[in-house]
Amino acid sequence: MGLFGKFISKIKGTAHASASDWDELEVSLLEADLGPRLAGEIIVAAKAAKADSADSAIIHTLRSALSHKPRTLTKSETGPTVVLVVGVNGTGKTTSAAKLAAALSRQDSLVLLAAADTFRAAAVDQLQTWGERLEIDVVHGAPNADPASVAFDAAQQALARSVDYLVIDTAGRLHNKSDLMAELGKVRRVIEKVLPVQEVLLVVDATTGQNGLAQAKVFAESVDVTGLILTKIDGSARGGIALAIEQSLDIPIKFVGTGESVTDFAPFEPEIYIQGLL
Ligand SMILES: Nc1nc2c(ncn2[C@@H]2O[C@H](COP(=O)(O)OP(=O)(O)O)[C@@H](O)[C@H]2O)c(=O)[nH]1
Ligand SMILES: [Mg+2]
Repeated sequence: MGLFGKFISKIKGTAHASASDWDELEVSLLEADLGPRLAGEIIVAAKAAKADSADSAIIHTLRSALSHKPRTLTKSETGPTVVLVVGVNGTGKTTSAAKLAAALSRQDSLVLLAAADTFRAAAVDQLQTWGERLEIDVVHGAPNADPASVAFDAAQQALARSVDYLVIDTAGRLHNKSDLMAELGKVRRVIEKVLPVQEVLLVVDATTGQNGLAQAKVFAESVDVTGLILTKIDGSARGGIALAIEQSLDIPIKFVGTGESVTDFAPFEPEIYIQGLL
C-alpha cells in the first residue's frame, strides 16, 4: 500500500519537513489505522532521525510494535490439536476455519471440522458445503443444538478417529454481550473434558479498522486468545490495524485472509507486511 513511501521521499527531498508535512503524515498514519499510539511513536522517531535515515527509523519503530510470540500453530504433542475459531459476525470465521482446514490438509494432516455455530442453520450448511468441496468431514449437531454439546461431540470424534487437527467454527458474538462471551468459556471448558485446546484464534476483519482493535481487547479479556486471523486485507487500504492490535495486546497475527477463495489464506509474514507498508 506504500503508506510511507510518499512521506519518506518528501522528507528526503527537503532539509526539514514542515509542520504541515508532519501533520499530513500523522493524519495518513491514523487513516491507515495504525492507532494514535503507534502513529505518535513513528512521528517522534522520524523527527529524531536525519532525513537520510528516516526510513530505517520508521522500520525500526514498526518492527518494535510487533509481537515476538510464535506465529505458527501450537501443536499438541499427544493427540489431536484443537483450534477454536471465534469472533464477531461476518468477520470471516467460517471461511477462515475452512481455509485453515484446507491448508492443514494440504500439508498431509488429517483434519476434522466442527460446526458449533448452531444459531443459524445456514451457518451449518455453509461449513458443510466447504467440507464437501474440500473432502473434509464436518461434525454438526441437531438444529439449535447447544454449541458446547457439538464441540464436545467433535472432540470425542477427533480423539476416536486420531485426527491431527480439529478446527471448530463458532457463532459470531458481539464482544459487548457478556452472556455470549461467557458461552465461549463454556464451550472451551466442555472441549477440555476431552482434549486440551491449543489455539483460540480470533478472526478480525481488517476493514473494520479501530473497531477491530476494540473487539480484540474484549475477546482477549474473556477468552485466552492465542492468535489472530486478520481477514479481508485484500479489501483494505488500512492494513495498519495489524500493527495497532499487536502493539496493544501482544497477540500475534498467525494468518491473513486475502480473498474469498480457499487458497486466499497465508501465514502472516511481518517483514513482508512491513515492506508492503513502506
Ligand atoms: N475479500 C474477502 N472476503 C472474505 C475474506 N474472508 C471472508 N470473506 C467473506 O466475508 C463474508 C463473511 O464470511 P463468513 O466466513 O461467513 O463470516 P462469519 O460470519 O464470521 O462466519 C463472506 O462473504 C466471505 O466470503 C477475505 O479474506 N477477503
Ligand atoms: Mg460463520
